[in-house]
Amino acid sequence: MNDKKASQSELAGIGRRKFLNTAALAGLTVGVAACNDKPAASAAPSAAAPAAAPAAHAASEVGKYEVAPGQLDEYYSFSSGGHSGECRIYGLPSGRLFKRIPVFNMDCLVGWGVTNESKKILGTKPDGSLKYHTGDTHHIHPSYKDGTYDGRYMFVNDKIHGRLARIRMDTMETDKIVELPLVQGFHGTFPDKRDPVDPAINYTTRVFCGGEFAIPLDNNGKNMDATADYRSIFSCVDAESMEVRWQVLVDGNCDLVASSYDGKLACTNQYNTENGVHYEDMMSAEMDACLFFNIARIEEAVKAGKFKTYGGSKVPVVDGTKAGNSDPKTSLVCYVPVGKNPHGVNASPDGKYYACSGKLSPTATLIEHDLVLKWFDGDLKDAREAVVAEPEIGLGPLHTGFDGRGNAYTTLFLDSQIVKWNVEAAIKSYKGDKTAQPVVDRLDVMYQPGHGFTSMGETKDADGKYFLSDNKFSKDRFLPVGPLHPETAQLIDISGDKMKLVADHAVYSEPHDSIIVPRNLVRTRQVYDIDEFPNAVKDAKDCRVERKGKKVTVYLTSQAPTFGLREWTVKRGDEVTIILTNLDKVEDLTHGLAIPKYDINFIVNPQETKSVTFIADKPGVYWAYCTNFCHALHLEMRSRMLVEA
Ligand code: RUQ
Ligand code: CUA
Ligand code: CA
Repeated sequence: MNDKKASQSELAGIGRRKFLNTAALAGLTVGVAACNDKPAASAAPSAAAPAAAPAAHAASEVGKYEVAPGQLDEYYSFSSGGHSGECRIYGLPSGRLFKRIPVFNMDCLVGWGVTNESKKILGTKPDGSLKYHTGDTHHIHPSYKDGTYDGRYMFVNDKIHGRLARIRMDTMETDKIVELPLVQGFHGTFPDKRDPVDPAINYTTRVFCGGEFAIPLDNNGKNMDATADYRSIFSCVDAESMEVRWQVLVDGNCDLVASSYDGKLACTNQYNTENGVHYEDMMSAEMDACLFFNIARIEEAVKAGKFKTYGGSKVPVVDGTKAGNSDPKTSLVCYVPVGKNPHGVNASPDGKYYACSGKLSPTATLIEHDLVLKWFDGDLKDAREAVVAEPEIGLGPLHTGFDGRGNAYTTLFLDSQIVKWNVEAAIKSYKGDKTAQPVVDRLDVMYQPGHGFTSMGETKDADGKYFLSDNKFSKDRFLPVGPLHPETAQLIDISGDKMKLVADHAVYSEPHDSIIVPRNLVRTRQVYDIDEFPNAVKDAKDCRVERKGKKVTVYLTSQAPTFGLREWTVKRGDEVTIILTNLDKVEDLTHGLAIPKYDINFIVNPQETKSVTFIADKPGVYWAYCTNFCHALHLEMRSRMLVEA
């Protein structure tokens, strides 16, 4: 370690720490456990422990961040739900949970996975049953215009099955899902911010998707031992049609994804440069990489027919491997070497830099956008020259948020801290200025942060107000609720010189990534337009039962406190479709329809229409009832479905 680094390391309080090597990693899990200094109440029943640590600052100050009854939050926070497969909407600073948006999961509140409309979006097998029942949402990012959120869509990944979903921001409902071919473990995703060549397109038209797990490209069970031939793939999805436009074959793997402000580049950090199949192989190299994709060149290559297709997929796959890209001037991909097993790559709001954290190296690597473009022009000898800073910031650095005032905030998983570092100081220090001090503040969080993000920090309008730390463990922070603990989202005020922890919010497992958006950027509708639904039953007088052979359609309306039919009759063995339109126009007047023993449960919001289809295989009387409290006579709001034997 040279003098310059040593001095900064001392300032940063991490002088003894160097790159973690593979041997050290064998002890990683022990290290994680040791970081939680409170002993876990193991087999013994756990009572609420007395409040532990002294408050970081006066309680009166915490009150500043409370939202009084009847008051509205200043920000929305949109969050992925991890292995729940959903997304969530919170208010900040209150941390109140407003809504869970079903995406890849089933949800019997909304009827997601129950209604015909949602099944069509989720995808079905030939027999009409759902193709998948599971999902794993990690990263949620809205569409952009002019470098900031335009309030149209949010995009979220499904890591398990390699799917990308789109959520409409006016209704906060999932409207499209696409499954990426040739991809397993689809982890990072990010929309583009403008077109790389057409200046008129200053908004999102593409969504980039990083494939994490390398697999045989024709994954048919015939070539499973040829692990050196496993590949992972970077994909581009059209933001409107949600069809896969093109894919890029890469060496190593993709992890998180970021996009540039000028539309020219997308990037992904890579922790498995080694292309290993076992974890010790994945951390054998001292350096990994951050990959930059030249979007315009990739699209030219596709147009010119320089692609292949694999495994029955029709999507063009261009070659982004090092072997296929020896000349930077024609390269599609630039591999910038970064610290060992990085996790996370984030673009700074001024569009100049990308921070790619080490995870197994105590460093964040700062890469300059213009220098990557220079590499593509053939003006750099080595892609590593695009690196302009590499401050030592602490152990287990993962994700970085920016405040728009030149500071970066990185989560340190192993140190269980948020570290604030100054970008310009880090650049000066890297150039040899011994007086430059990149690390300016540290704050302990409880415990082990994964993602961290700032208010509007992924836009050019980063406002530097809040940082939210999504922690992976909560331990003693909340009342005990059995072996599965909630996670903690800790709200930190970053508006001053010192970070201030201002709230602990318990969150249901497991938010990975979120964004913080001022409320004025979100414009939702409270009532649907009945004409949006071609199958709407527009008048209670139109309620009826129509039969075509064994196919029966029940046309139904809801209007508090009645359904449009008091009873309807079908025959055993009929294929029954119920179409239900909610005729109520009043905001917040939602009805539900549940049918016992037929596994049907869904809601219809004001002026909305939904349908379900099922086989009437059980004769008898079935009370179809309203599930959503709508009226003083809500319990009386029910009809009989009569199934003749
Ligand atoms: S990951 S804790 Cu799935 Cu976003 Cu980094
Ligand atoms: Cu309608 Cu309750
Ligand atoms: Ca590695």
